[in-house]
Amino acid sequence: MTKIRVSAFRWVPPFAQGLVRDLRVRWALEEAGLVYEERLIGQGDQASESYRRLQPFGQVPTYEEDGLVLFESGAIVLHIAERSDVLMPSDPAARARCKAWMFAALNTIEPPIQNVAEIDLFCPEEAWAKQRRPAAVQAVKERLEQLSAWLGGREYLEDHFTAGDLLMTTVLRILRHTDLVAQIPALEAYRLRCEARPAFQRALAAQMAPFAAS
Ligand SMILES: N[C@@H](CCC(=O)N[C@@H](CS)C(=O)NCC(=O)O)C(=O)O
Repeated sequence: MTKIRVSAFRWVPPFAQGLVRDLRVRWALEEAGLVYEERLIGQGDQASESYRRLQPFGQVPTYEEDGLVLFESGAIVLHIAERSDVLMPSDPAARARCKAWMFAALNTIEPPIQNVAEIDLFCPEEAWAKQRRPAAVQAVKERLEQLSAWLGGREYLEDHFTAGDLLMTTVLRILRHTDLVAQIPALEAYRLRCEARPAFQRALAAQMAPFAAS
């Protein structure tokens, strides 16, 4: 039987707990019904030669399966989704749409959100950050409004839940220290709908477990 192993941090500070990007991979594996084990690492391991062979930048997550080593959470989720009807429909056009949403989550929505998170979590008191924040928040608001307009009355980005919704939800979660998502009720309801999935709940619990133990 194939053995899948996903790297994750043994411990991170509370502001990052529940946000670390192995969550995306754990969630995808749970949705796909694939069993995995963890490769828990500490900060000291990130720069080791052996870990850099798995992840050139020393980040989590990594994914190992039968000699295949992958890095980048989006690429890993795509790899898992391609073999799961839950995460990616079988119709070729619908698969292409699903991939478009995966890229949109990581390439259009995540960068402005990450900007705000980095200002708020890492340098809130810096003068440059105070100057930069209003425009950074405005950029996020515009994207969130556009995303909400697309959703309209629908439950998911396309007809059914896909890996696009999975990635989008993990991206929206990065704003949890703000009320930017909650200010848009349809978007907040979408996030909560996706997070209510049992697979998400299992993935989150699995990420949190080592933190409690450390
Ligand atoms: N684009 C990468 C980003 C991975 C990433 O930023 N991982 C963070 C944890 S969420 C990390 O390992 N940070 C430590 C570092 O960059 O040194 C992915 O999606 O896998």
